[in-house]
Amino acid sequence: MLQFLSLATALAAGTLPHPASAAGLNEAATAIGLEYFGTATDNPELTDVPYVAQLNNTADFGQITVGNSQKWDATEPTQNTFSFADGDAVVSLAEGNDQLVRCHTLVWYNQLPNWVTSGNWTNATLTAVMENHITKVVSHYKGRCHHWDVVNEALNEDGTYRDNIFLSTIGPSYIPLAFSFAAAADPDAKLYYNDYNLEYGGDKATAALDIVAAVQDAGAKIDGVGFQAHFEVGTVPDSASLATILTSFTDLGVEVAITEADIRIELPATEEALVQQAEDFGALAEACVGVEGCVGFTIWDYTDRYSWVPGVFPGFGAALPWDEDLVEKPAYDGLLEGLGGEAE
Ligand code: 9MR
Repeated sequence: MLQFLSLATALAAGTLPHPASAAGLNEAATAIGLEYFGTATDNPELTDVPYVAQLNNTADFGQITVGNSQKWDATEPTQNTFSFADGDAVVSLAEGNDQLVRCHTLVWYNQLPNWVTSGNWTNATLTAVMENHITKVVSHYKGRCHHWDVVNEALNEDGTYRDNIFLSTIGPSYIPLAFSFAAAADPDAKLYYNDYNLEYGGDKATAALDIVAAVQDAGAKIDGVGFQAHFEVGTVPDSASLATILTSFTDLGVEVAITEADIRIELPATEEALVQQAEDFGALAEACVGVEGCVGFTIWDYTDRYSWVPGVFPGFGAALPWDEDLVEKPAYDGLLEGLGGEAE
């Protein structure tokens, strides 16, 4: 901590030369004390050779998140028949580059196969199904997942539990149960609760704090909370406010990470919006850097070529630091500066 503080202070005061090695986002992130800067990716993109060349660039990316192929519909499409080929492809690519892997995700209301959502379950039978899923998937990847998103998006905006088959059949105890099943299968993976719109504080963030406490009170292991950080440009909280929210979580003894950052812009993106986006990304990075226990920063893919945003927010896009032609946008330099690096 002291070492980190003195480095950050010295960098801010300009009394240290910019680390010669900090040419990229991951290099800047690790130089200032984070574990990694990373990106999500997905299998269809892995045939795009220029895309993969940059994905492999460990100066920028020291960590990869598996964007879709470890979700329930991908890994257990029919009951107790598991399919790991696509997830394995992403994990192997990351391992080939010595990149950390964030595995995503075990229990989520979305991307569930029909056999789960329309099953006629009792508390006992669905608990057994969840235990089997978590045990098989986590065991398959044992030792290879730096982080696991164990439970994803379990909350509504008002802080109540989001309705899903697990809540309605098992009750809120499905959350601590999921964590205990994951911990049993891979004691070394860092186990996370992951959600969006926690970054402003308020009811949803308070409920997420309650989830951490509930898992801890149940005697199960929870190591971290992921702040997805899906934003619209100009709505990102300032770094001091976000740092305060992040700290309210680390005060409970868990780490935090920015896990899915993107900042969408109404199209066509103006120069002004791109500059604001750079500032916004910088503020997010600065908040993480300023909180002991904020371990890393991940963007939800790195290029506008493969962003989920235009498909879900019609008229919006341009949400990532590289454009559709894989060219760095101002957001790249914004991130680099937020990470204490030097933009060109
Ligand atoms: O990027 C993912 C996209 O390809 C899928 O269609 C979508 C389905 O819901 O999920 C996207 O990833 C989500 C992530 O798993 C959880 N947080 C929100 C992400 C963006 O929707």
